[in-house]
Amino acid sequence: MFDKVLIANRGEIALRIHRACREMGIHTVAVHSTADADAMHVRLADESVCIGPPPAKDSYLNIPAIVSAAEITNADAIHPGYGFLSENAKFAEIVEAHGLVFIGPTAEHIRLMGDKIAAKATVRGLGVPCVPGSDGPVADAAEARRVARDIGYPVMLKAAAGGGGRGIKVVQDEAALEPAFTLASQEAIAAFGNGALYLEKFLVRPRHIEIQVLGDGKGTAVHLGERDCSLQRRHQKVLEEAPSPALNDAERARIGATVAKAMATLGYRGAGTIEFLYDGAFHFIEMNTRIQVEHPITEMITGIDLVREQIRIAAGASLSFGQEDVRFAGHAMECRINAEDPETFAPSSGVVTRYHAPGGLGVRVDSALYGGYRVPPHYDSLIAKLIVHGRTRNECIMRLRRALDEYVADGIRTTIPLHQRLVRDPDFANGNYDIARLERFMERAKSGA
Ligand code: MV4
Repeated sequence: MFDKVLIANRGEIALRIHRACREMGIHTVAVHSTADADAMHVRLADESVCIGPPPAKDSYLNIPAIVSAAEITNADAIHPGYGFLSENAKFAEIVEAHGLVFIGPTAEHIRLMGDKIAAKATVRGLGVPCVPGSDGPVADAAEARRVARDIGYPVMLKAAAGGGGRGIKVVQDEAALEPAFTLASQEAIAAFGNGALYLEKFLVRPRHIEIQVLGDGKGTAVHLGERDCSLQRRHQKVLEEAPSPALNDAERARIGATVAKAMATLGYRGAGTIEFLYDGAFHFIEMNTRIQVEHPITEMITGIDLVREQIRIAAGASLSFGQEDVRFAGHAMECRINAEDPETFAPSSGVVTRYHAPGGLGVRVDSALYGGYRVPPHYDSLIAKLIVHGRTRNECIMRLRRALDEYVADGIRTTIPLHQRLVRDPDFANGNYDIARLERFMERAKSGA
């Protein structure tokens, strides 16, 4: 096992990784920008290295500075967390070229899944159900027109190098196709340096359901069930739950087995998430090759420490359990609490003057906040994740309402009030929602209806 791990991230996920390391007897190295000298992840780590000025491109994305920090501290491995360099195949290669272990998948698998066309073709070939579409790039508007006629409108144009809501366009009819194609390919070249596009049937108001997997890189993979992440605003998840209120045990076992088998065949190593749109059937859209923000809800219903498993796998161990050992118990939800105005979503930075996190049975708070902490303006606005577990979905909701009402974070604006309203919405309480639900909920709140 590793003696020392460098954590190439900040905020709550840096803390999350530190905690897993500590419980495994592994020393930790924090890296930080000058804006994060007082951050909790720096305070808790055994050692810390300043890697640059506040802008992420000069610090948390600064590959030479991070690799140098690992070398001077004699770290064995680097955990990238989520965001920043976590899905950068070049970074994974450079880390390994320096004799360090990248805690994550192979650079080849990161690159494969980063190309959304190659990803879809690969998993489709492994028996994973996909959205009907072009099954490859569409070379020009004429080819797009032929495919669209075949599958029927509305369709969606997507950039091969996009993902997570970037580089996508809905096309309602044939008249709109050619201008959309031209614009989408120009935008994809400008944004990603790769203009390749593919085409899919546009699914109207599906749910977003994703499957967590772990592979050992030696041909064994398991699934840890699903997360329902349909409640999003502008492609940012707001509240996630596991299991999905839309699935039964048989459907879960079926899609889980399909995905685990595909990942085993690929020889996938580490934690991964297979994203689907669900409208009564599953349709693959993308795969994420990192630990995700919402991983704790899976941990709460399975009792499996996903970050610990990532580290064990990276150190060359086999999975510590098999599929038959994975038991789902109860229900979990996560509220993402952002330092933002709950009405306008404008970022809110400044000093947290008073801080009190909720507690009690079934309540977990993953956050790097503390009283007196200054939230810097340079980074993502996620400041805390409130994660709640209950034996039933209803118990989980009642506990979540209670925990949200206990939360105090004064001095900055937070999205806690938005969550307090959302968890009292009747459609949410009934599990009756899809990817369009949250934006309608907020429109109604704005108009006072
Ligand atoms: C879609 C879709 C409908 N049909 N693909 C947006 C993010 C990216 N991961 C995929 N996205 C979508 N792809 C087809 N063929 C609708 C969306 C989508 C969406 C997906 C999940 C959660 C929220 C969303 C909000 C708007 C659009």
